[in-house]
Amino acid sequence: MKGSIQLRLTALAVTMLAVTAAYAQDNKMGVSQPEVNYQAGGSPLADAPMYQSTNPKAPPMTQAEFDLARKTYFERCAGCHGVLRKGATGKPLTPDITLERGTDYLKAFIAYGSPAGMPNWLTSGEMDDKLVDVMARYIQQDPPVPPEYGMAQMKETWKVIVPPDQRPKRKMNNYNLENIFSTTLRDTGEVALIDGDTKKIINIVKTGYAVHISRMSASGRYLFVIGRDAKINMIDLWMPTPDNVAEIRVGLEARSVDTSKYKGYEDKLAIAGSYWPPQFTIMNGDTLEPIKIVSTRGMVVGTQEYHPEPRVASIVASHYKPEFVVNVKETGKTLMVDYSNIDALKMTEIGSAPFLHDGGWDSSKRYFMVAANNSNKIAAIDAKDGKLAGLTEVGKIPHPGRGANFMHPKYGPVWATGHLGDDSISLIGTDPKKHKQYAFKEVAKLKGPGGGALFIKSHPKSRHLYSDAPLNPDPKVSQSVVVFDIDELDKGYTVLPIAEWAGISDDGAKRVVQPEYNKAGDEVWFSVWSAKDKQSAIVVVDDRTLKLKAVIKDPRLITPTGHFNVYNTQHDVLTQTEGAASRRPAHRRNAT
Ligand code: DHE
Repeated sequence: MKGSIQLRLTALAVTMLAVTAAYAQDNKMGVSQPEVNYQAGGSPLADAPMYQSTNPKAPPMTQAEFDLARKTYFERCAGCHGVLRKGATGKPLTPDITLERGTDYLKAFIAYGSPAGMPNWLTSGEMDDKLVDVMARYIQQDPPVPPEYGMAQMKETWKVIVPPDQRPKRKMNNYNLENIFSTTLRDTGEVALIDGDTKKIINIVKTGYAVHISRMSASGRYLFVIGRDAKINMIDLWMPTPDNVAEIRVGLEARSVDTSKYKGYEDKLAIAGSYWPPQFTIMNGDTLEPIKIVSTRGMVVGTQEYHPEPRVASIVASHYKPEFVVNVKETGKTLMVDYSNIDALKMTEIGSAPFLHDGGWDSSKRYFMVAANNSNKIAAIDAKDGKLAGLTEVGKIPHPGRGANFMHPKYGPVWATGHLGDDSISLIGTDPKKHKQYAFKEVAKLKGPGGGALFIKSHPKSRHLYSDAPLNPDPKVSQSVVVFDIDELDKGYTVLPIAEWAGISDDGAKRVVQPEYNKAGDEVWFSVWSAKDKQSAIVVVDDRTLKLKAVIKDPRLITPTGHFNVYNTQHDVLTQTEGAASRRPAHRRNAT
């Protein structure tokens, strides 16, 4: 008995060594724990019907085992390994590789993880022996393919709830629309519209599942939100109580939506990018009627290899031309989509580096700064000349949200990003005219509290730079934010204990997510994000004094994550202008 245990342990140790060695060889990048947590958000494809081919070489599975494994794969694994298992942040898991490795190797790999970032699903208690075995056999089968999703499917889900001619002709409420916040209630499939002046909830609007972002139409009247399940809701802020006026599902999984902002095209068009199928859809801006679908399948920048599922990540509307800036993750390409003639659609393709993810404008709104998070780089896309202005090496796994701009005393205008994979905040010069030597170079690194940072923010009327770190494994860090004084960056940061200020007594995760200024730029809002069955809250900080100003608690505020101020989102207010120094808080002006 003792001997057989010894034998099993030795066999396991040998397998683990083989796993580690093979992994080290295959995966040059390595993945940090915060990134694994970040990617493992769950895909709505878990419930999608899929085509399945059979592979006679793969180990047998019952239908029930296959269904369980497929569901588990899309809930836990697809974010890193890809829908078709071609590899993304995680390794490729196609049968040509997995069949060669064999069931025992794969079981050890799934059970115990790897130093390169694969979670230890068995020893962490998230999977049992049986599920590990099922998963090891599943990834040797041909990957099931989710269905395509075209015009016919979109039209079936498209609903105009209030047609444009039956909508209000003028604003029918007394809300200060520009200071409304749209807050994602992630796990209830809703957004909360909160009055920024009174801090009262105006309405809880039903949306798709786990809304990812909110974006405003150019006029500031319509709010667009997109769920993880690719459902878009269009909310009319002019109604007596703002609510849905149109909806559509543009795919099976998605993250991004925006609307046309160029002069003459305000509110005319909307666009959404999907993860599955890999495509973007242009829609009518006041009804969401789908007009044009464009696939993003194609070749990867550099290697020029075909990628079957390049997901659409961030999308923004250009202020320079009638163009949408569409960032495609796996191919590392930005598509400048000219929407002036949709029947003869012109696109300029700008290659930079994989995987393009999130980003925001520089202070001139000419350069879109987008994180290539698998390459540890920031690409600066020149929206005026339609070319790559720079590709800057930064820290490990940059994650800016929309980033933050401010005027640096030495380097001129800079744009900042935090990182998921290390504790640095990179500052990149963005002015090729007056500060040419610093343009699109990493000019400085600030030290933040640790990795796991997601969002960073500043405002033209503030002299502060805020950074969260909700995915940091240390609760002290994930439950607070740090703030830098832009005029004294070398003094380091001040910690604001946001979750503590929320005064929540239960034991929720209380992760503090996403700084967002109010319209005036004198308050900063944070979500305190706990699980669905725990209390969450929104904490408002006075930007001048860095003291607690208000806590918004309500039983309806379940799992708040991102929040978007109407005015700041409408105008892409993320910039710090030269004049802002004179608007510094009085106590700071006197001090220098
Ligand atoms: Fe996000 C922005 C994708 C996980 C909250 N997120 C984005 C964007 C993309 C993206 C492509 C840029 C949209 C744009 O600007 O057009 N996010 C993904 C993922 O693929 C990922 C890694 C895993 C997943 O399964 O979704 C992921 N994101 C998260 C989270 O875990 C967060 C914290 C909570 C949640 O809702 O899932 C989260 N992402 C956000 C927020 C933004 C965002 C709040 C908007 C930031 C902004 O300031 O605009």
